Amino acid sequence: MYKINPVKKIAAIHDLSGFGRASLTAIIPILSSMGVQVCPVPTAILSTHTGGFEKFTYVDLTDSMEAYIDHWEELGLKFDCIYSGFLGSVRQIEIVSKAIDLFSSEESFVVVDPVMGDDGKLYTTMDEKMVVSMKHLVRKANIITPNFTEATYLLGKEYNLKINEDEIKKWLKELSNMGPSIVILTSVPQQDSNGKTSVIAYNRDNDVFWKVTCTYIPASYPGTGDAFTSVVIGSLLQGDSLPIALERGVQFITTSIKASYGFDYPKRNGILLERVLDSLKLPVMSSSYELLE
Ligand code: PXL
Repeated sequence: MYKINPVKKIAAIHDLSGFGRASLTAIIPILSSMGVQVCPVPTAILSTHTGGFEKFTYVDLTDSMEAYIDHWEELGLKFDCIYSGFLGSVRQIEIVSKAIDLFSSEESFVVVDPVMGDDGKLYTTMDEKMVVSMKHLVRKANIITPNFTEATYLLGKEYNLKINEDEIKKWLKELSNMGPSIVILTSVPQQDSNGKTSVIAYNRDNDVFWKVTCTYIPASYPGTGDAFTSVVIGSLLQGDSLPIALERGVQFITTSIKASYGFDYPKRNGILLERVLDSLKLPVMSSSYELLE
């Protein structure tokens, strides 16, 4: 019998950082605004995210995560998407791997954002052992969304901002060979234009590359990676194509930064998400994505 799925649901395995609009405090409002039910699996509770605050409190929830997902297993829950991001330890990565086995089905897709670093460096909470575990975890994903720095760690490549597009395409195929059929690479340096970056994606199923170039704004706000991936996931769950999902993700981040940049406040507080959430309800009016030959 035809069964209607009135609201799609996603298991979001991320930390809860009370202040700063990263991880769950960005993911939940974005996906809710896009009509998706977010069911969080909190990995840790922090008073703030770690980007730019001198101190923060940290409660690790690794020990409670297994019982938490075991209960969900007893309930027979399955999700349309399983989405993991910032993880605090090798054991947490292993638990995410188990959650993927328990909660995915033929109809669902798994998104691993291999949050590990930025600007050529690992975050202070990361180490080489976690990089090795993350390489294992990406094998289980259908979609991964590394930034340029994370791609260098996953592939063991040198961080070189002078990379050309042909080389990037090779990297994307190599990343896809690790398991995921879709690789979405963010913060890709652009050779031809000052400071601009782009998002380049590869879909192994049809052997196609897509590119969306980002408007350059001289500011970076923590949490925008989580916001970008959430919009892309929400868009795919709404039935959009991959290039439209990428376009919506990039447009949302650009709109958010433009809505925030004119105000004078610390970047570490994050983008003014609440001022732009309603834009997620609008249809895409114009697109600039390119198909790369
Ligand atoms: O947005 C990624 C992220 C998630 N969670 C925590 C973080 C960060 C980035 O700094 O610190 C705790």
